[in-house]
Amino acid sequence: MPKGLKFTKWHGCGNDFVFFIDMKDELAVKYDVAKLAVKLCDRHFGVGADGIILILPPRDTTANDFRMQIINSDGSEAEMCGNGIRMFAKQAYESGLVDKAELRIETGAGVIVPKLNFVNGVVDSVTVDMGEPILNGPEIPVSGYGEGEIVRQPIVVDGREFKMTCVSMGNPHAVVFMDKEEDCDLIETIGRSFEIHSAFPAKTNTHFCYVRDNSHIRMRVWERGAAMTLACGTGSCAVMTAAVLEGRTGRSAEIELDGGILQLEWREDNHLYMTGPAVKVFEGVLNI
Ligand code: ZDP
Repeated sequence: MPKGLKFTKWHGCGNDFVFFIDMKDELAVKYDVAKLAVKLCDRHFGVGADGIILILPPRDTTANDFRMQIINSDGSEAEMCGNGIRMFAKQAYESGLVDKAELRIETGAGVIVPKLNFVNGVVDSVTVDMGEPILNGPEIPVSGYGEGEIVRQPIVVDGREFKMTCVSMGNPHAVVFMDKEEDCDLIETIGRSFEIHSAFPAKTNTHFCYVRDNSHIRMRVWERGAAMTLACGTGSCAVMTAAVLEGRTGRSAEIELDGGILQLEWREDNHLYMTGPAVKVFEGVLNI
């Protein structure tokens, strides 16, 4: 194990990650990063986090600035992380790896473009162009629902029927709107059964939501590979998309998660824009 390795610990709305600046791309050569994620994410025997993120050099050095790799707390790898990419951009800037406010970062969901927002010369929030949502069932992937959009379609989980809308932001999401706000708490007990349901060949992240008004949504998250988390950036994009597709809100909304608030907008160019905080908690040196 990487005794002596430097890391930083960040969170965005309480969705927390251990970061490694790995510009020589050597961590995955030296270590089994899946095992490393499981060990470090443990909240009793490790650092404690929802996942680990590596800051890597880009494959296309002329067009892009970095590459991001994210591994969930169970050791599985995700294509993208919307909260993590805000922390990634702020850290890259503050640690002097780059000197510009808009970055191009290669991810498993393509090139994602975060932009730093400054207040009095220091980085405040980060706005991310999260790209276009993928709505075609087989591409999300969702099986058994045919080609095309899956909007308010029935699914039976643990013997109960729900109406879901499915969206990929590079990673898969199922969104369920509840009639009562307190019903969102059901995600705590049923989230795992959604995650591993046979309709989702790559498993799924799941969000139980409640629309408060045309521009305010409450959302609770069960993440694929990480169980309940306090926030999900890609998930908030999926929820914004689903709310518009179901005719429940306008194209921009404030989304309240367990750990904070994200601002979302699905612009006419079909891209999702997400704005939210990124907070460095501490840095350290591994001793395990
Ligand atoms: O798709 C997955 O396996 C997620 N667990 C990846 C992490 C997503 C995240 N919550 C986000 O903010 O997009 C970190």
